[in-house]
Amino acid sequence: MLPDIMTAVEKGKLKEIEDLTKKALESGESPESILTAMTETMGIVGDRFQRNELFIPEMLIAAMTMKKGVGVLIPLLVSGSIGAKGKLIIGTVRGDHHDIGKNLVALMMESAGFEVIDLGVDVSPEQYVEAIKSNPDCKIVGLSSLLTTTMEAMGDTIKAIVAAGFRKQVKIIVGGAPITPEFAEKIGADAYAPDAGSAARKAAEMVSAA
Ligand code: B1M
Repeated sequence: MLPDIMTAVEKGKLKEIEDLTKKALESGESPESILTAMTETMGIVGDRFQRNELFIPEMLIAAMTMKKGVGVLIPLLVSGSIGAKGKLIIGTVRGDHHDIGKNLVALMMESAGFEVIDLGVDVSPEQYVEAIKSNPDCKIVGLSSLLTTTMEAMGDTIKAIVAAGFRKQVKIIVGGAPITPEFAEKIGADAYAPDAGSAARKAAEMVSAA
């Protein structure tokens, strides 16, 4: 079943992905293993794009297919009491439109008990600052970036949060394919997480330690 799902995502089979995902669940695959298979496929799609074997429209349709499949998994992935750990603001930074990974992080954060305010994609430093201002009880801010060219916008966002006087109020967690722990430290983030599950664990730890 998983190979069928991987092929459907890679080839952008929008009409088939929901049925295939349901069938995989019925056959006993866990939601986590299906999600991992979909995520690995997006890596393959990215590699093929880099080798000029496929182009932006194909990459986009693969992403749309994964999103549709994830839609089937969402009710099974979210658990726990949403909001018990407090508010968390998340977004993909300025100039960056990738949102599948950020959405998964948001989902896992909800599962871990946070009330998530998702600012979407291409979020400017000013928009983050405004969101913190409007949510004075927000404890964590999450920044996602998938492009090397938008990593700088992460640093700019942290600088804007410092300049607005909110740095002590919020813990900042960063992640995304090009981000490393060293980069996170360099720009003054409190934490780095390589994937959605560890992002939720780190955010929960930071809140309990505060
Ligand atoms: Co784009 N893209 N893309 N893309 N895209 C990449 C990122 C790329 C690596 C592909 C490649 O060349 N191999 C490459 C970046 C190269 C680089 O910067 N060095 C690239 C490029 C170049 C581009 C464009 C510039 C292409 C162009 O126009 N010439 C363009 C940029 C547009 C823009 O943003 N301004 C572009 C556009 C697109 C699409 C719109 C077609 C589409 C995005 C659709 C969407 O998101 N709605 C797309 C896609 C799908 C990809 C790849 C193939 C897949 C990304 C993805 O969804 N992965 C990607 C290749 C790749 O990643 N290998 C690629 C699955 C997802 C579950 O994983 O997002 O990594 P990921 O999220 C993970 C972790 O990173 C982490 O947890 C997540 C879940 O476990 N994580 C966090 C993410 N955020 C976090 C935040 C945290 C903690 C962890 O704390 C807050």
